[in-house]
Amino acid sequence: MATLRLILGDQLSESIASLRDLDAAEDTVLMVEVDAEATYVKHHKKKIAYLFSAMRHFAAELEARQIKVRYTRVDDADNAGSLEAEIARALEAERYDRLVVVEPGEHRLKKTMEGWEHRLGLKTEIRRDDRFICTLERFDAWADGRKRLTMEYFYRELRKETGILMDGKEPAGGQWNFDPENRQRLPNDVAIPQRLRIEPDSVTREVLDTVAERYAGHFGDLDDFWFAVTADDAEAQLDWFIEKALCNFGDYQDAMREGEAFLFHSVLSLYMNAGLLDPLKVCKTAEAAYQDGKAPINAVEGFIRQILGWREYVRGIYWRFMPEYRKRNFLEAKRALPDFYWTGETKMACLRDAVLTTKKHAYAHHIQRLMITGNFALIAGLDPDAVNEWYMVVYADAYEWVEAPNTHGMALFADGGVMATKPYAASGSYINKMSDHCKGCSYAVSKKNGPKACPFNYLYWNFLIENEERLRGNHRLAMIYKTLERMDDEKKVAIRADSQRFLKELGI
Ligand code: FAD
Ligand code: DLZ
Repeated sequence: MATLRLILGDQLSESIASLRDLDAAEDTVLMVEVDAEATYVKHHKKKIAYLFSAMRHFAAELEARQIKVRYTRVDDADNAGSLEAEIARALEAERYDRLVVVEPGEHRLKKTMEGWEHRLGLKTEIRRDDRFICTLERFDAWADGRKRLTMEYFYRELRKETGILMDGKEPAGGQWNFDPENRQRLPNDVAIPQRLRIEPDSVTREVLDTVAERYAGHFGDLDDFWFAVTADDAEAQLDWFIEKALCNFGDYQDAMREGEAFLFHSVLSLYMNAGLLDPLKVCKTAEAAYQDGKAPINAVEGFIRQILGWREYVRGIYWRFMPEYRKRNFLEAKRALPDFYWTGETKMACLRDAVLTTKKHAYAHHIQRLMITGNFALIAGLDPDAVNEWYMVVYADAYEWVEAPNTHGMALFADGGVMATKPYAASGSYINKMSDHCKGCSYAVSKKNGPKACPFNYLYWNFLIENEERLRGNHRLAMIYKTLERMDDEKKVAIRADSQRFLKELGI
């Protein structure tokens, strides 16, 4: 049976289910670079370059194994522009008995895919994506009937089921979670390791030229491209992380330092999300580093929890609650996204650093995403649709299955508390505690009101005032609402006035 096997840009795994029963004599693998996928949100230039180059390398690896590949480049003259139109073109060129594909990571494409059999007139088999540690059925079985979907309990079950970081029935190191140890400020004298750079080869250089020309209007810088674009180089990045950064990952996981984009983070999400690295293998490699005494338990457990816990959990949440999930706007937030999210032109040092890092690298680490850009969006009451779109555009690792629960749920509380028990709202003092941004900022973190005060300080209280009706019943906010209750009216008026002035100056 001649089978056409479509591989999407984030399905670059040798073990992908759509290749499993491939008959090299009969079958063709289809890979297509299309404007529709590059522009449904205007992805960061570096993300497009990374994926197109990784796709070209993956296709070449398949061809080296004598597998027939039909590959359309984005600038091919007869490129039909979308996945569906490119499949149709492949069907005009050759006869196939069926199309085999693995389900995508985004709801919008899943809906389109489900119509292919009918619209293309070809038997279409959509296979499960089994590159995750937990199946969606397993997640639902865990979630069914629970009042709260607390990540920690899901994570503990996966620890037991996989045996990762387990001493028999007990957690390695005697505790499930070492988070309380992982919130240290980064001392000035701790040096940050130099990243492993993969220099662009001729394939990547050609892609960079195409992207520079074709997607010139997209956000982000293209120069200084050092991402891996093959599974071997992604593995080299994993090895680098284990050797040079993992040991400090735990202690400084929540820290920020001006001008330092990566600190001790792994920068592996873009590889796992596109299929160049297997998440289970990443967890096991980190576990082996603990067993070999190369990294302490708080670092290794903290790192593994992000992947075995959070990564698997957010995928389960996404598919359980979509499409209704993204329509929620629990806080009825509606302000427009300020221009500085694109330009970095703001006097707030922490936001400027997070946006400029993002523009340069298509990367920011978790605390910058959650507690700087995300926290500002939350307390300024920005429209969730605009904020979600921004996060989808700007990061090389962004796919809706992982972006939406993190942004819509964790950062914005727009899901009303599926992901988080309370909003991750914080004032300037949190940022000052975890970073060195405030000392060089035009605003004073010590000032609570007035034009010189850190905007996070008054916006934080303004957020609680604006959302009092919706949030007062949240028992985790009881103390903070008690403090608000005790606040004198004059102070509240100043908070409201400062917030209104500041948001007006931003034009939102
Ligand atoms: P590390 O800090 O080294 O962590 C190790 C790995 O754990 C990551 O590579 C990632 O695979 C996983 N991980 C860590 N935190 C999370 C999390 N909260 N959810 C899922 N996986 C996690 N991650 C994405 O992969 N794509 C996104 O589009 C994305 N959008 C986000 C939006 C917001 C508002 C927030 C707060 C977080 C978002 N994250 C997203 C999660 C997290 O910030 C990134 O995975 C992480 O910063 C990637 O950098 P790293 O590889 O250096 O991670
Ligand atoms: C993100 C992306 C981009 C920029 N370009 C392509 C492409 O040209 N061809 C392709 O097959 N996939 C691309 N992707 C990845 C898809 O958007 C991704 O598979 C879906 O969003 C589902 O996760």
